[in-house]
Amino acid sequence: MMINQKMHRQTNWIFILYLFFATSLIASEKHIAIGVVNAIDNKAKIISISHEPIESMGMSAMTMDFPVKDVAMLAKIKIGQKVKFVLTVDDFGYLIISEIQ
Ligand SMILES: [Cu+2]
Repeated sequence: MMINQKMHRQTNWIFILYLFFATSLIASEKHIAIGVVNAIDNKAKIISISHEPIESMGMSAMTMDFPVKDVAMLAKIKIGQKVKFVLTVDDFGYLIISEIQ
């Protein structure tokens, strides 16, 4: 009985470790993209971009809204501007812009 419990606990540990590494792998995923800014919503921390195809994601050209990591990143961005940006998957699995220039 005791041995059985011990093994069970060990299995849980391995599973937790596995989850941790799997999550950090997904979180470190990055995609570089280029597009033109259509709209900026500072309050909602969202930027609308008509982006070129993003090969690394298998995504074709389209217009879409992206949440940004930090609203301060949008301070120098203007509507109509061509931007290069980095897409990252955040801790919750959402696609966000982590860098923009
Ligand atoms: Cu898209």
